Amino acid sequence: MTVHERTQVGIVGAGPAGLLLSHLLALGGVESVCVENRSRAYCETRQRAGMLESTTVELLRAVGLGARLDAEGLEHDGIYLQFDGERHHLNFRELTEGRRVTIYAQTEIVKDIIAARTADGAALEFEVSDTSVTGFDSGRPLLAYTDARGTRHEVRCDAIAGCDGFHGITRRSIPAGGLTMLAERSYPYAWLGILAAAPPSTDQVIYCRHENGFALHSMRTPEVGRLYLQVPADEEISRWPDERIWAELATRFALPGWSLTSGPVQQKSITPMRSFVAAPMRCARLFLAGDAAHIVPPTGAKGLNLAVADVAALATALIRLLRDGDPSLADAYSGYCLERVWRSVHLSWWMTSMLHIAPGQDQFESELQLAQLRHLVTSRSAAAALAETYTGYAPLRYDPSTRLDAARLWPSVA
Ligand code: RFL
Ligand code: PHB
Repeated sequence: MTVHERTQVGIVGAGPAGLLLSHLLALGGVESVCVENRSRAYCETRQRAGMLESTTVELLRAVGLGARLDAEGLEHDGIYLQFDGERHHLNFRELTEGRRVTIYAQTEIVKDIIAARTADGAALEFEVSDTSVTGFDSGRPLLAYTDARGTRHEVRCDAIAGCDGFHGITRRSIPAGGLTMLAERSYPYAWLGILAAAPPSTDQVIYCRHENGFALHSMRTPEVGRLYLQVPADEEISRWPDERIWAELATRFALPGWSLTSGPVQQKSITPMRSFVAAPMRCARLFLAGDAAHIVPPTGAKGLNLAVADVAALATALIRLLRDGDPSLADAYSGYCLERVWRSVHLSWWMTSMLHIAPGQDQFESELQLAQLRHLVTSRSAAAALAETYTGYAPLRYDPSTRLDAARLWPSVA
């Protein structure tokens, strides 16, 4: 049996991009259907990002998603950079005139938005299969999927949003020639990440360059640590029993008078490192957002923040297009987002290259890394440049109520 339905925006993927888009569209009076092939529990527990830019936090607050974030998020004034046996603090708050970053896990953002959408009676379907998007290039976009009970749905839409991550189907549904740029770089190492019932041994996140490789000490709550180790690109997780992970973390972070508190490892996984950008982020009535359009290595903590920035712009553009009949923001969407995307691709590539040890790295490359790190911790202007991009640059302009044109709303693309 096939059910025929109708909505304004068909959204594929209930990660942070798809969920936030459906919330922002609803605030602007635009209806959507959001479909996700995983279960709600899986989406709410998938361990990923944790570091939010100030601009992301401000947007979440402004759209009614800030209550738990404000109560439970951990605000940090900056980060530590560790190299050559020394740990240095970069105070972003001072360097940017007040901007801070916040640790609040992606799992919690996802839970908060699912709770808000569900309370609103939103059309949000988990555990769907055989999702397809067609007709977006001929003006008759159709989102089709099979729900968890086996019923096939065909949803006629005005626009489709591809928020289905790097491995999703929407980007691959764009006909040959529709994407004019596919720029990609993979890195010769990966991150082994753990979530541990161990109180963080630091008050702010530590990025550490060590001869054995990069290490990152982050956290989720005052009781739960989130830590990462650089490992070879093709590493097997079975080679890393918990004792080996803690021993290697203690070696890389070692400092006189400081010690790392260990505890039971609750979850561990290995993540490949890649930069990828597909452009334009639009093909006729199909709009890509978040990881579906671009991927960055996690070193700059940009992926989730970019997904939020994309959908703030996309929601504004779609509300204007579908509610007011004005296509100008939809036309400017890709160019506007790509400027921020490439700036984040650069920051993530730069921090990755400066802090990781590549296989076969020679002394020349090592000295260049150390020269950049020393520059960052001794020059206010060098540190301020990192702080400005890390904490989030231009404010996110989600603006469903006003009639500002692209030139006023997004001056950089006009
Ligand atoms: P997601 O989160 O991948 O969500 C896409 C959703 O689409 C679903 N899907 C489909 N649904 C229906 N039909 C299909 N055919 C589908 N195919 C796929 C998927 O199941 C999924 O639920 O993409 P989105 O929403 O664009 O969000 C992007 C972020 O998840 C990602 O960029 C961040 O997690 C990256 N990231 C970080 N970003 C930050 O801003 N700050 C950080 O501190 C940070 N740390 C990280 C990270 C990513 C990491 N990993 C594991 C990649 C740390 C790590 C280790
Ligand atoms: C995290 O808390 O998971 C995290 C923090 C900073 C990063 C990447 C991940 O650069």
